[in-house]
Parts: sequence; structure tokens; C-alpha cells
Amino acid sequence: MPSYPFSEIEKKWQKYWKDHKTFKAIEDTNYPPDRRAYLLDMFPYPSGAGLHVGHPEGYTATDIYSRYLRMNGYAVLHPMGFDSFGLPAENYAIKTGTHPRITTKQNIDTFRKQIQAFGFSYDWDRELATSDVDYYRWTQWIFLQLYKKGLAYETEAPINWCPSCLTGLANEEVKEGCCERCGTQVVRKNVRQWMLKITAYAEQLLEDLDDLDWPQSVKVMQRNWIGKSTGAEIDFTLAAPHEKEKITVYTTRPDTIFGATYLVLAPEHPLVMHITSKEQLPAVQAYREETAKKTDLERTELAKKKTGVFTGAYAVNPLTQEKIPVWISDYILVSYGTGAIMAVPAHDERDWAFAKLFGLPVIQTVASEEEWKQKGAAGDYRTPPQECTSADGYAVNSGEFTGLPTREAITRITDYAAARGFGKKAVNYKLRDWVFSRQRYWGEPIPLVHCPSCGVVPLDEKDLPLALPETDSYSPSDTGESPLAKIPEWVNTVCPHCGAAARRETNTMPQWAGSCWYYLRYLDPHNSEEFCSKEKEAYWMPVNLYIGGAEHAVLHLLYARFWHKVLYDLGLVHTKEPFTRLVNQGMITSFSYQRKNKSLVPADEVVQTEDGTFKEKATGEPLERVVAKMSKSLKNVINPDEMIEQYGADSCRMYEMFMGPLDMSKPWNTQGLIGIFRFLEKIWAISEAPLIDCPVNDTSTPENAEITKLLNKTIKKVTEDTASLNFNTAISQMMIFINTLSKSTAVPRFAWEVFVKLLAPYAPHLAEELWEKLGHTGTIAYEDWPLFAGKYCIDTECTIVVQVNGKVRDKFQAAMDAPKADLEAAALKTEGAQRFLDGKQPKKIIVVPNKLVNIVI
Ligand code: ANZ
Ligand code: ZN
Repeated sequence: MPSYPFSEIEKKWQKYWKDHKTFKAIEDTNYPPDRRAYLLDMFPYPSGAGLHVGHPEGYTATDIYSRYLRMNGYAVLHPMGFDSFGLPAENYAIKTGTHPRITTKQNIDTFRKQIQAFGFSYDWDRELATSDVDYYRWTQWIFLQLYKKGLAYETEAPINWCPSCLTGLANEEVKEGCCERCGTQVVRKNVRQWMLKITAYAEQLLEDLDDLDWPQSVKVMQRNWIGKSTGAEIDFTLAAPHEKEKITVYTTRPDTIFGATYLVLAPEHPLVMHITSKEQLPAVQAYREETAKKTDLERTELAKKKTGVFTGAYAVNPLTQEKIPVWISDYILVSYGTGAIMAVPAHDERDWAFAKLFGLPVIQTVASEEEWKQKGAAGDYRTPPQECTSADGYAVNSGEFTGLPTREAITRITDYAAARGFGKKAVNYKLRDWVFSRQRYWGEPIPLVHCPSCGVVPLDEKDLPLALPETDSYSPSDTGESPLAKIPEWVNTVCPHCGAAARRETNTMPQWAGSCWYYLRYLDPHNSEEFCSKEKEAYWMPVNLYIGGAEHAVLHLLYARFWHKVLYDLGLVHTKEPFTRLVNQGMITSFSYQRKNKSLVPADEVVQTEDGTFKEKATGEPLERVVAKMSKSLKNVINPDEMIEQYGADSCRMYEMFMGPLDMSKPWNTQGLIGIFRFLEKIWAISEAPLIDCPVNDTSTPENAEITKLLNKTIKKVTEDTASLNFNTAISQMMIFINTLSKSTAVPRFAWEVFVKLLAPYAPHLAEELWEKLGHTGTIAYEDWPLFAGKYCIDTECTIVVQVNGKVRDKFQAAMDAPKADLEAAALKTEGAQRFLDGKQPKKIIVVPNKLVNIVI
């Protein structure tokens, strides 16, 4: 078999595509709107580690789809760029003194080269990097629009503070109480922060999810993150000596109010110091100080034991008129609802734990369906329950509301409170405003000025960009201020409003800012007048398919939707949502090797024995092969450059698609890549043999008839599977076809031409070369996608499985749609059936046409 010269072929065609700008996207209005496609990859953060084999998984998928749509007559926009602001470059600069601009440029150059080696059909003229001043000028411009719309505000707020990175973190960047980047325990600290009012869009962000063609899991995560809760606010008047004051609580269960035996305030609640009695003051104060040190997570999910202090004050339950004590506890968050609750220990787990700890009374107000059936309205529900249940049921011990099903009781009691002026319906969201500032250097400067007389003044739009100044000191100051605060030439400026001496804002934007709108800049990346022209936006938007990792379910994907909605409300984009369809690629894992005690052994310390099992080199201990995340320490990281070098880009692309369904996690196995390489070698070998000329879909010889049938079936399968992103099964079908061609004595030219086109999106370099070998000039990229002739796709024969008592015993070939009696007779004659029948008469025979015959004996 002549070896397949992939290296020359791939270099040759990559140069051709570049020289001819083959994949340049143009806004040609001859393409109707439904023939335009915007296919987007989540652009990479150019880390120092270089490309991971997980990156090209999604990129190959969008690339196959892009190439497929071009061949189907679509105008396609398929761009690539870099998300290049962020902490690692800055941390590296602190360590080495190399400017983040320099390392970022080096990393981008490496990434670009690695990505280009795969032969993706990007329009490279649209490349962008979020840290380029021509790009972030428009990030700053959009920020000013948000600011002018009242969606950016400054606050002195306790934030999640990483004592190691010396920076504030968004809730999303805190993982189990620790900094997502460095793992240090996060603490609370008061810092001056810029916030974005994403909460103003909570309802729209929630509602519009319904119409998106996104994975259900991502939608669920966004819904939970937004966390809409409906209930009521109810006022509790305080008892003397504070009878003029009231505490408003938020509850989702107003139906349980007859069981509210005490109130709990968040320790930071503004009323606390006012109502606390003299005796309780020291304890309350000490408790407030303790609370200030804890994060929300430590106060809620991580808290093992409830804590709290009595304030000495009492309130009156508006339905029972009972005097009930007012406590403070850190399980009540000041930032949610009203920062105060009515505690119903019988039906809320947290209240139950608290009441048990402090010996507070428990009153049942909901009976389960079962209990209600047994005891009914006249039953006795006075004994305090032995456990807490939050399930719905029927109201009990609830005065005139007793007997109402929970949902009805909620409405009725809310209405009752509203009619008497001590309550109203209320909605709350878990979603918090977005902490939009970082005390770091390598980010977009926030284009605002602090003037002693005018306050905060936005820069004039014409004074953008506000460029990052040069410096060689990237460490944040230990006051928590950004390194920019240490550059007086930059900080000191004049007020754009009154001209007096003023100071620039020194916080920078978080890493998520640049990725909130990059898909819009691709539309018009060189525009120096606007962030993107209206015509181009109208031509391409919205994004038809967006592919990327599932880890972005709530961060990037929620922030980008938020900015897009703001731009929509400003009339700057024409759709409410940016990404119509989203697909998450599965993670590419790797094999790893595990000892009996479950510890993992680095791959280079493992040998494979002759019987195919694995053992540890040093000790000979048998190891089990398991699937794990790729990691440097396990030495199981696959380097894409080496794979391309050894097997070529086409093999790598096809292998990653052949590994399994796009959205599933799957382990890398270089043996599988070699299998694909052999498949491409086979294709090459066929192209080296002479072709025969005969009419299209010729059936004049048995061999041609077989090829014609299989070819049309292959067109059908590859078309359907490519269109539905089922690339692995499309490749299987191509393999079936090639196996048949390999056995044939002479391959008809028409069949080969069609196959090369089917191959083109998957192995584009090889396909271009084969197309040229077929005598064509120019690129295959815009050739018409083949159509199948339906009549050749119909099967005339099928395989019938023979079962005896439900177990498979034999099979035979039959004509499609053969009569049942014929199938029964043929099945009984098979050797497998004969053996098990052993002369007996069958009790029953079940026939499933075209599939199986089951003989019951
Ligand atoms: C009384 C009650 C009785 C409650 C019952 C629940 C069950 P979601 O669904 O998360 O909105 N709550 C209200 N504000 C709170 C705060 N700032 N910090 C901690 N907890 C707070 O939950 C709303 C419920 O959480 C509210 O309804 C309140 O407890 C509590 F059988 O009120 B409930
Ligand atoms: Zn001023």
C-alpha cells in the first residue's frame, strides 16, 4: 500500500486556502436570510499550556458543519479569536516580570499556529483578541452604555475576597468556599466595587430561556441560578416597648403562619441594634462580629450546626396574636428577601434544627394527605410533631383556614393579609448583581473619573479607548487597590465635566467582560466608528450554532445574554437572544492506571503485559485501567501537535469525531486514531488505482449495482447525520462504503467523485487533493453537496432473527415484506430452530415482519 503523504497534502491545501482567502465570509444579499449561517466556537483563553485536545473537538464539529453548509449553498460566517485578558498572564508577570502583553502575544501566536494546523475553515481576517485596544475600546463603550442606562453602580460592599490573589471574586468564581483559581479559602471584605444590575433582567433572562434550542441541563442550571421564588411579604408588629416598629418577613409558605413561633433576623438587619434589649446587647454584638467574618456559603450550605442569639424583643403573630421572640441567626442572609423570616419549625428543616437547639415551640399547621384522610377536620393536631415535613397537605391548627389544601391556603392567607394591610404577594430571585470590578492590572480599565465636585463622571465616548498604561509593577497593593492606583501619571487626570483635577477609576473589568459581546465584533472587526454596523448585525445575527464546554452554563452564557438584552433594549441589536442553538461538547478524558488502593499511577510508570492487562513497572503490582481527566501529574496529557505530526490533521479531526457522540465524555485512545489513519490510507490507495468511466448510478454489472446502491445509501446517511451533528455514525457509513470499494476490481468515477465530496467536510485536505486528482481545478469547498436517489436506498432484502423461547438461535435472509407464513416456514427450517425444537411441535410462533420470528415451545 503506498503510504499516504498527509504532511505535504495538508501544508499544500492550508497554503491554498490562505492565499485564496477561500473562507472569507461576505455579506452578499443574494443569499436569503434563511441561507445564512453563523457558526461560532467558544473562543479559547490562550494559556501558556497551549492547545488541549479538547479544544479541537468542538472546533472540528463546527468546522464540519460549516463546510457542509457551504456545499449546501449557504453563506457561512465561521470566525475565531482569543479571550486574552485574565489572571494567569498577570500572575506570570508578577513572578517573572514579563509584561502580560508579551506573554499573551506569544501564547496567541502558539494557539493560532496550533489551531491552523487543523485546517479549520475560519475567516482569519476577522480574528480578534479581547486584550487588543481596538477591541476593548468597544468593551469600554458598551460599559458606558450600561452606566448611562443606570445599570452600573458603585458600592462599598462585602465581597468574596481571595487573600492569595488579593482580589474580589464573583460568587461564580468561588468553588466550595475557595478561590476557583488558586484554591485559597475565600473571606469577606468590604471593598469599593462596581456592580452591574443583572437582577434588573432576571425575569427576562428566565422567560426567554424557554425558546432556546439549548441542552436541557444548561437551561436548568440557568433557571436555578436565577432562582425565582414566589411567596409573600408579611409584616409582624413588635411588642412593647417597640410597638411602633414592624418586621417584614419573606415567606414562600404563608399557609404555615399559625405555626410561626418566633422570628429570625439576619444579624446585619438594620433593626437589630435598635430592638436589642440591654441584657442581650453584648451577646448580640459579639455574634454580629463573628458573622461578619463568614461567607454566605459558610453561613448556609457549609454550616453544620445552627447558631443564634435572642434579641430580647418580641413580635406579635398577626394571625394568632401570640407574642413570639425575635432572634438573630446567620442562616438568614441579609441580601435575600427582606433579611428576616417567620420561623415555622414544624415545616422548615432549618427552623426545625434551630428550634430543637434552643428549645423553641413547634406547632403543626400542615397535615399530610394521609393524616388528613385518617383524622379529618375534627381530628386533634395539638401534639407537637416528631419530625419536620415540608410537603404540601391540608392546613390544620389554622383557624378559619383549617382544611384548605396547601396551595389554596397560601393564596387565601396572602389575600387575607393584603386585605388587612399587613401583607402582599412578593417575588424574589436568587440571582445577585454582578461584581464587575477587579483589583488587577490585566483587564479593561473602567472608563470613569472621580471628581471631587462632580462625583463619578463617565469619559466622553470620543476619548475612548482608555488604554492600559505601561508599568513594571503588576502586584496589587495590599490595601486591595489595583496596580493602576500606583501609577500617578495615569491616575491623575482632569474631570471631563468641570475640568478640575480628578482621579481615574483604578479597578479593571472582570475576565468575563470581553466574552460578553465578542460574537458581535466578529461581524465587523475593523470598524473604527461603531462596535459593529447595523447592516452586518442584521445580516448575520443571531448565532445559529454555538459549541463549547458545559462549564460555561451559568457564567459566560448568562452574562452574554444579559449584555445582549441591554443592547437589544438600546436598539443596537435586533434579536433578544444571541445564541439560538447551543451544543456542549463532551470532555475528552484519558486513560489512567489505578492500584488496588485506588491511588493513580502516572502513565509512564505502567507496562502492558502480554495478556493485555497492566502493571506497575517498579513493583509489578497489577493495575486497573480507568478513565480520568488529563493531567500533567498523571502524564496522560495528549499533545495535539504530536498527533498531527504523526498522523495528520485529517486523521485527528476524524478521530475526535469518531470517538463517540459529540456531547458525550470519552477517553482518548491513540489506537483509535491509528485506526482512522488506516482508513484514510485506504482511501488514498483507492485514489491511486485507475477509475472506470460509466454512466451515473450504473447498475449494468452486479458490482456496479452494488456500488450504486451502497453509494446512495451512504449519501443519505452521511447527509442526515452531518446535518444532525451525528458525525460518528456518518464516519461509520463512510467506512462501510470504503470497505466495499476496496474489494471491487474497478471503481466507477461517478461514485468516487461523490464520495470525495462527502469526505470533504471531515477530511478537507485529503478531499481537496483527491478532487484535484480527479482532474478538477480550484477548491472543493463550494462544490454542490451530493443528492441521493431514493430508489437505490430501498432495501430489497432483510435479515430475520430466529429465536426459540426468546433466545437468539439462528438467522436467515428474506425478501423485504415477505408474507408471515413464509417467514414462519423458513424459520422452522433453520438449523438453530430444528436443534431446539427437537421434533416437538411449537406452542406459538410470533412474527415481527422484516425483523424476527420467535418460536415458543
Ligand atoms: C416560612 C416558611 C415555612 C418557609 C415553611 C419555608 C417553609 P426560597 O424558596 O429559597 O425563596 N427565607 C426567607 N428569606 C430568607 C433569608 N434572607 N435567608 C434565609 N432564609 C430565608 O425560600 C424561601 C423561604 O426561605 C422562606 O419561606 C423563608 O422560610 C426562608 F414551612 O418562611 B419560609
Ligand atoms: Zn468635575
